[in-house]
Amino acid sequence: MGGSSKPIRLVVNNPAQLLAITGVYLITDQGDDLVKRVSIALRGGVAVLQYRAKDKGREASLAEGNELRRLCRSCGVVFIVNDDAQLAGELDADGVHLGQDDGSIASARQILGPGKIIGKSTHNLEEALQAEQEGADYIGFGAMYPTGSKSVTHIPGVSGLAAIRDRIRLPVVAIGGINTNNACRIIDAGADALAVISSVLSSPRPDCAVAELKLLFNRKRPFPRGSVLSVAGSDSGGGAGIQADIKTITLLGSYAASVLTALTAQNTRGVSSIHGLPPTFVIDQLDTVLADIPVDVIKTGMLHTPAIISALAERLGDRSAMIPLVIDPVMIAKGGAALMERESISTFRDQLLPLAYLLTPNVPEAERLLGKTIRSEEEMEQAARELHTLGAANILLKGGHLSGRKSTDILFDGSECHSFASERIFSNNTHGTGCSFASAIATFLAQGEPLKIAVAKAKEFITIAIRLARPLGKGHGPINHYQAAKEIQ
Ligand code: 3NM
Repeated sequence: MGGSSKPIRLVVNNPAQLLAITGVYLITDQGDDLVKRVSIALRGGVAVLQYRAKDKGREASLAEGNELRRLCRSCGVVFIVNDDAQLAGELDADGVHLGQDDGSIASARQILGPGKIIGKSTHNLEEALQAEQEGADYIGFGAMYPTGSKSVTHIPGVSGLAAIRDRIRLPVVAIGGINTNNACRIIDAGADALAVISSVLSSPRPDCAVAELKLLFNRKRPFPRGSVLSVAGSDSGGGAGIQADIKTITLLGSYAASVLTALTAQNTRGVSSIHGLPPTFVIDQLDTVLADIPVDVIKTGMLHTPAIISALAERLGDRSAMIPLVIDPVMIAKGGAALMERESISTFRDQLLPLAYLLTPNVPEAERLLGKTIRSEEEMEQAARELHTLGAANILLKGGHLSGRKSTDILFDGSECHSFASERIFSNNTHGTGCSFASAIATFLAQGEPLKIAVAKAKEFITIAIRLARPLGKGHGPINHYQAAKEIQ
């Protein structure tokens, strides 16, 4: 990985704030309702906002720029103005970004005074080295791909970035045609930040688009890589619930934290009793963990009562834009016990489900949520689309309960369906499959994999874990987390 081992240089010209140019670098577009769309995007975890006020007129730019600066300051986002050092000074921005034709770095420093950030657009090694020599704090480098947002004449691409990365000490901000599908390659080539316009601001969910891009940077971190918080019930038998979640997350290489919702007395044969925890204590656990531990993804399982579901929905509402939620709508245990009280289902559907980044129902759970039967892959696709209208950003409808040689899961991301098929394994030892699958997806997301790859890797993990399950107890034995994690490394 070119340059990824190098520490990112902090912007030393600004010692008071130690602002780092790293992560999602959002550039404004020319569309309507800009401040509103930007404020939604910032909730996803933008690190830097660049205000690009093309042809707006001085007064309008000052008014809009002031609003954007206030917004950025309120949530700790670095505020940079494009092209115009004078405007940056008048807006008291944190810095200015200069194109190749927008004047020298020295004159921008003179206008802005000390302690401000200056970035420079570059398209090749020569320009990048020159910007570094002239005292830039970071460079923009592009275009990575052709883009409709600007007519670009130079497209050095990802290989061009990889080629210059080790020669440049400054933070490198990659730009041009970047989206969640190609961003991994750009991060792997050594980009410290991703500058984006359309993939965030033209998205139906700008906050979600930012959160997805931001999480991809975790792929550079050492192991244990990323952290997952599981909110679920305890299975005293150890095969499912929070125990399965913690085993999955840990064995696959992330850090696991937990919030318990209920304690079950359970073994491979079934659940003998359930002791629900008070909602206030569930929330106390959640608040205490989140106040200290940087959680990348939250996974929920058995939530038990409407009161717990409501309390979680209220508490997670503000955070769900920044921390993706993988929600496994656990309703019934393998042995048939109801793990979600009947009256919980509507509370779940109306309050918590719309916060999901990913909802992972199996066929019986999807049937409950939609009030209809699902008998084939075609009906699964249709059901995934209908579930999406309930508000989750992505749906993974699991086909394990249908029949046929293949066990196929359908991922619907709001525009396309993707299918993930594996051999169908006939086994009695499938206790904990749903919990472990959702936890594995959450883990791979926390490790900086994009959703489709995270689902594919988790599917491979769970298929091996079922295939290698060894009988334990007299009922539904647990899957083999240990061996499966070793086999997919
Ligand atoms: N500068 P989008 S590409 C403003 O290559 C800008 O220097 C570029 O927009 C360069 O994320 C670009 O929509 C547009 O592709 C980036």
